[in-house]
Amino acid sequence: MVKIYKTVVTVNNEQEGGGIRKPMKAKINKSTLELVDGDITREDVDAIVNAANSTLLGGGGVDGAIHRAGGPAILEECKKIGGCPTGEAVITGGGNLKARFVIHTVGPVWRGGNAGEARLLASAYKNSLRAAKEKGIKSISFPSISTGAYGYPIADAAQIALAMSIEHLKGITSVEKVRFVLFGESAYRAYQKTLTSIAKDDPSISVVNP
Ligand code: AR6
Repeated sequence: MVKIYKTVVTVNNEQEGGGIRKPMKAKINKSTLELVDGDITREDVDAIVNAANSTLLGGGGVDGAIHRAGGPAILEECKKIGGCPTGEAVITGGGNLKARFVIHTVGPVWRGGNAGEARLLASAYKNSLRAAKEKGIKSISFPSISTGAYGYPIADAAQIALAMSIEHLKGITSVEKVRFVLFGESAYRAYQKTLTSIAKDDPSISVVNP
């Protein structure tokens, strides 16, 4: 008897970082919340946020991309700071980036959901936004913290990321624009779905283009 084995090859056709050009925009009071599919290292904003690890010495993912694009000055400053606990945030200059500042925050590693992950992820966003406000920053771009190497389920992470940003924009702050720069269509869609459902239940949020 001859057995025939089929090899199934899956090709990922998704274009990471730039597949969807048109951002989703929502207005909260006079501020704007935007979702875009793109590469955060190219952002022309006052500050970009790095999903770092607690050593602040660089790594893979968005951390690696930011240090590569920003050059050694950022790492030098990180070394002087000496580290950052999970849930906290520190600020450095932007080196060769268009952004003037990089806010380095450390999200939690996903351990199943019962190890304080939600609280720590919320803190990472809150403390990044607090650092931005302290510097008088008007525009800030976030990646989807913890949802890469750290394994946080993206739908849950999107809920926290967007809720913390909306809460901040509803308060008194220098921040006028928060952008989420999602790397790839599936991350973009997860955030889009979450923002649509949050906006449905909150009359103070108006979606400009869905
Ligand atoms: N622009 C925007 N988003 C990006 C980019 C980019 N250029 N590159 C990757 N992403 P990750 P984490 C997305 O792993 O889960 C590092 O080694 C990526 O697709 O960068 O917080 C650190 O040093 C994902 O959706 O960060 C830490 O050790 C999101 O960014 C650890 O990884 C976050 O993925 C932190 O893990």
